[in-house]
Amino acid sequence: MVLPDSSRGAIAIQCHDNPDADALASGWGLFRYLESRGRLPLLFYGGRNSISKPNLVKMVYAFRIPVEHRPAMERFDGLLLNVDCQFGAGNVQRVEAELSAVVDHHVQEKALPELCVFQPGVGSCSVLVWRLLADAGFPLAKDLQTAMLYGLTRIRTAIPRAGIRWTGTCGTP
Ligand SMILES: [Mn+2]
Repeated sequence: MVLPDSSRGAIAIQCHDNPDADALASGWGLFRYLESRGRLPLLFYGGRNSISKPNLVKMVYAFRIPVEHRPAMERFDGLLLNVDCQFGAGNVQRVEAELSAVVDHHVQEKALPELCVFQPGVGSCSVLVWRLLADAGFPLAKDLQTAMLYGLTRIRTAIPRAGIRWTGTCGTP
């Protein structure tokens, strides 16, 4: 499991700038899991723009996703978990952190940290997070199921190709 259950420091989950439904659902899934483990992570995104697309505003409001816009954040004292993006990539605000982790499904842009789940052949990050949470034995509440389904259906290529091998660790399939 990429999530360091045992680490005691602060945890932040960062979605890419201009987050889409997949990034929000993925971040919220990890947030809920960590919350269930007694943690209270910060869920945020950077960049100039706050969420404004009506469907995303509604998604955040309807599910009460506790995501914050932190356009001025430059560093985080703790573990920074980049979700649906890669640390240092062009679509995500650079936030320096003590420790970095990545959960992503995009083509590799940057060197990946040791803590990562990276499956570029999978069509959506929600699928990766769903699998991570399933592997961790975390039951998905209905609202989270709905948000994650919405997240993955907003992506055209979301249906995983047949034959994708799930490794649960850093590496390409
Ligand atoms: Mn995305």
